[in-house]
Amino acid sequence: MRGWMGKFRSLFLFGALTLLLAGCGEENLSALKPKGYGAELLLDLMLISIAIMIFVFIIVMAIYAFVLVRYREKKGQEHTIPKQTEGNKALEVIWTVIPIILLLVLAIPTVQATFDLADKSTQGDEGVITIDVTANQYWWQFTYADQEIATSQELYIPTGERVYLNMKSSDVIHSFWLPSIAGKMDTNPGENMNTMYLEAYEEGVYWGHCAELCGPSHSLMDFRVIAVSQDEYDQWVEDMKNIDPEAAPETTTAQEGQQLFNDNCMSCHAIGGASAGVGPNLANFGNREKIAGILEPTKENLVDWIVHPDEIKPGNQMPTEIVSEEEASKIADYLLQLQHSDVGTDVPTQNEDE
Ligand code: HEC
Ligand SMILES: [Cu+2]
Repeated sequence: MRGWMGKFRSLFLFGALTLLLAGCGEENLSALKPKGYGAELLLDLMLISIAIMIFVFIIVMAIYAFVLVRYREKKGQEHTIPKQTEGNKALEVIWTVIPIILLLVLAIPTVQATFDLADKSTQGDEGVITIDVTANQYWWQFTYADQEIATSQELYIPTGERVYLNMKSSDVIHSFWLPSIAGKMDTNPGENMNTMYLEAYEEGVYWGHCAELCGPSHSLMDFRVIAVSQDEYDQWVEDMKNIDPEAAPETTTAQEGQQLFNDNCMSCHAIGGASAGVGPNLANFGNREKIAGILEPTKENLVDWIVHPDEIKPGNQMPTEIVSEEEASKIADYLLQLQHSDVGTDVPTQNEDE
């Protein structure tokens, strides 16, 4: 048994690793398939360092193999010790200078990329968008101050433009991680604001995660960045600006839901406008890709969320059982018909991971 397992042990190991790694590389969630400027810069750095590592590895292994073969104990010379060399100038110069060169090859592009990623030279210029990002346990608020609109969990940007993000946190440290477009930036509580930029090459829905352990529901703190054409983006801004939070829905259950929502939920939630509430702005909620960043947008899921948000995201700030399931069902009818803009709804989401 042991022998059989032993023989195939490395095969098992490789098999398991292959399966594990096959889960990586989603197009809209992969640092290895960059779809934006920052991500491309970072991938280039990774490739340079990997190339240098492989080069060093091959040289070291070659010397190792050579020494193993050349200086093996041979029959007839069991107790002879080969000639010992000390202080060989040429050798010492070689193994000092080569690493210095390798470090320079690594350092120059790294420093360049660091400055490039921190560049803010066009922020504030005419037509350049800056979005305020606020991370909360466990959701994301995106405020477009100039346009006086706000969204949560879903960030709309025009494709091909550099868009700046001013980032902070309302509670603990979180991290905005958007691997396929831009990399990662911490969001800090207090005055310490961080800035990064996004520049998406292609239209698409890109996935982001919180990348700083921030509490029990940290792993559920997802967001999406929806890159659309400039025209569509302008249309979306227009649609979002024109939201009438009082607009009456068509069906009677949805109308009852609206009343229930206004009575029970408006203290924390807004619909439209740029208000930064205790809870997410639910503008355009009916066209969301996900509920609370993670659930499929079905009525059943929404009712579950409204009644028991704590069971879905433990430790989140929305109170549980504010309304009954029956009331929640009416509210769900109301929220799901909040379709203020259809921009972005046809943008393909590749490789759903569920
Ligand atoms: C005390 C404040 C508070 C009240 C009251 C409240 N919520 Fe929330 N709600 C929150 C917070 C905070 C979140 C974000 C939770 C998270 O994802 O971590 C949230 C999230 C949500 C979401 C998901 C939003 C998204 O962006 O996907 C929905 C839907 C929602 N609430 C509906 C309701 C409804 C309906 C009511 C009334 C029955 C209600 N909420 C009452 C604070 C509140
Ligand atoms: Cu987090």
